[in-house]
Amino acid sequence: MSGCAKVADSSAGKRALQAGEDATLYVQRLLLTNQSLAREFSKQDISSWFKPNGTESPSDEEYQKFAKTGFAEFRLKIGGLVEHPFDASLADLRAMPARTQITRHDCVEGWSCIGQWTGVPLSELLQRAGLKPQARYVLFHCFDQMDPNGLDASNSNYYETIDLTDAFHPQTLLAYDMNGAAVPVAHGAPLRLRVERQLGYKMAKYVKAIEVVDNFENLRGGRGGYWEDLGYDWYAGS
Ligand SMILES: Nc1nc2c(c(=O)[nH]1)N[C@H]1C(S)=C(S)[C@@H](COP(=O)(O)O)O[C@H]1N2
Ligand SMILES: [Mo]
Repeated sequence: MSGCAKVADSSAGKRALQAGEDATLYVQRLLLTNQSLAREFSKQDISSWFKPNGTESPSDEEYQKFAKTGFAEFRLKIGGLVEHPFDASLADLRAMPARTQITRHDCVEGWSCIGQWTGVPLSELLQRAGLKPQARYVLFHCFDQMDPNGLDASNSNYYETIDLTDAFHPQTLLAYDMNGAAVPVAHGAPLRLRVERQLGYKMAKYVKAIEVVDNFENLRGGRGGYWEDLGYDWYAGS
């Protein structure tokens, strides 16, 4: 029996050869090359005050209920175009490999703050889930409702999308700690996205679910994010 046939025959080999896991590995190899890092700072550079912006406390009932018990009952959902959808509690996420980085947050409105973020790299979650070959974007669903009189009256929650290059970037995290303590509600508790090479509005706060999609043309305003639907650029990087 050839080496390849042996691998394909073993149950571990079969698992490794599943289309979705192959797709994830392929995407990772492709995307992890030539990824420049956003500048990282030192502890002394951390801003004494970090401006909260946009929603500072979601009024959503389910969110309020989770907040009362320190989000102990909260489960992040990971699904869409993946082989193995799963749910994860904050304890599950804290048990996964973590990354800490001190970065500068730039808001399109013209202010910047430096903060330290700790969280699970989004690549970890996507690897675990296994991308299907059609996967192209990662969509973040948030708890906070924005303008109920906006483009889609049935759903005005904040949302964002990023491509797989940013999704697998080593500094792209779902952060659960800010400056060494649990992310405060004003800054997106219990989980907020960090996509360090882009502007603040890409960094969805109050993330409740992650959905892998092949496009976002038919979603909401069709431009891939709450602010994008109102005219901001989808790619908010330099
Ligand atoms: N869910 C959600 N995410 C959001 C926003 C928001 O209103 N709701 N505002 C965005 C904007 S414009 C910025 S600058 C940052 C602000 O993050 P901060 O409150 O931690 O400063 O969050 C971004 N993510
Ligand atoms: Mo912003």
